[in-house]
Amino acid sequence: MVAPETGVRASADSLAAGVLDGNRLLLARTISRVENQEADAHQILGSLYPHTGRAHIIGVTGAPGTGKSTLVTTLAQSYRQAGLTVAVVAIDPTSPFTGGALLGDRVRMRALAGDPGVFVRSMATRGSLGGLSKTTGDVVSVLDAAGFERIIVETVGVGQAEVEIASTAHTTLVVEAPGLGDEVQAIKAGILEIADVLVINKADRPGVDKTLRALEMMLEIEGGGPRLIRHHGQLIRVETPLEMAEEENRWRVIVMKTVATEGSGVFELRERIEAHRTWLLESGEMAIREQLRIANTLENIIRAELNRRILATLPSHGLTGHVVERIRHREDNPYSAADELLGKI
Ligand SMILES: Nc1nc2c(ncn2[C@@H]2O[C@H](COP(=O)(O)OP(=O)(O)OP(=O)(O)O)[C@@H](O)[C@H]2O)c(=O)[nH]1
Ligand SMILES: [Mg+2]
Repeated sequence: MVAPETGVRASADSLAAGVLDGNRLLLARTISRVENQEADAHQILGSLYPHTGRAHIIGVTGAPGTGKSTLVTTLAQSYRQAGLTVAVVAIDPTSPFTGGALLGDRVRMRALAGDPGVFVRSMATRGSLGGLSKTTGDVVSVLDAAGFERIIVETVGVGQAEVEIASTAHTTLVVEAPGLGDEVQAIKAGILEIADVLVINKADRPGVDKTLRALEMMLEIEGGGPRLIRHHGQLIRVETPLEMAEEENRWRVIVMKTVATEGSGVFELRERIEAHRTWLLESGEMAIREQLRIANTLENIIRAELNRRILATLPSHGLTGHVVERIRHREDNPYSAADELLGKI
């Protein structure tokens, strides 16, 4: 979604300065420019980068309709009561255009409107999951540089890309709800491994104890062993200094119950997130996660840049069109044609 730009186009420098200055209009424009991957996006991001690294990034993921947006709104309000500034990034996988659920999120998050200590942004995925995690990371960096102390990223945990986004957070919440079928949703989607905190929202609904037991059983099976995270589609073991430490020094994933619509359990959830943050910092795990995040960022940038460069050097559409026609007539095949096109670079 492009914010209407009025007047002269702001320069990269003035946008970056505006972001650092707390100018909300320029912040919104900067995010649009980054989101649309415009030519000067990297210049802006580069000059903002020295000001990043202060925010605590909270990923919120879970099956559709578990109440993530409602919970994020209530959690943000709770952070405001604690005197911290909050930015929310809601990623909408369903809407390739600016409508539908995106508007729903807007309405839900209206409770946060008018507070200068809160910034809410919705992003459409535009069907390009490949670039999504880079763009999301970039938007989070802009918000970090803008000085927001907590950044909450909501994604629907159904696909690999969404899981990957959540796993680049410092603290990841996986949200479940009772009565969404017999199986616990997270198990099906394979996102339990990335949880630092498990939340059963809609705890006012029947079946909450059943869900609680199922999750606690899963956690027992996992046995609080070494933490696994998803990295490029593979589960990798995070080597931590804590592996040699005593059992009680490990982070324990616990299941918490919330009723987001009423706000109950949200204060405790906030405390748990903050406890996780403290643990990350004191255990040395924060540095490890930061390393992973940075490595991920680097790789994403390189991938996107390679993509862009290669596509730019490919023959013009007309020629590609000719190749496509040849393939359609079975005079060529896509495999050797791709080889040949790449060979021209
Ligand atoms: N009973 C009950 N309803 C809730 C609770 N939290 C959210 N809801 C309702 O559940 C519905 C879905 O909430 P959302 O916050 O949009 O859920 P979501 O997980 O963000 O949904 P998607 O983004 O579409 O995946 C809304 O009608 C909410 O009002 C809760 O704690 N209890
Ligand atoms: Mg939502």
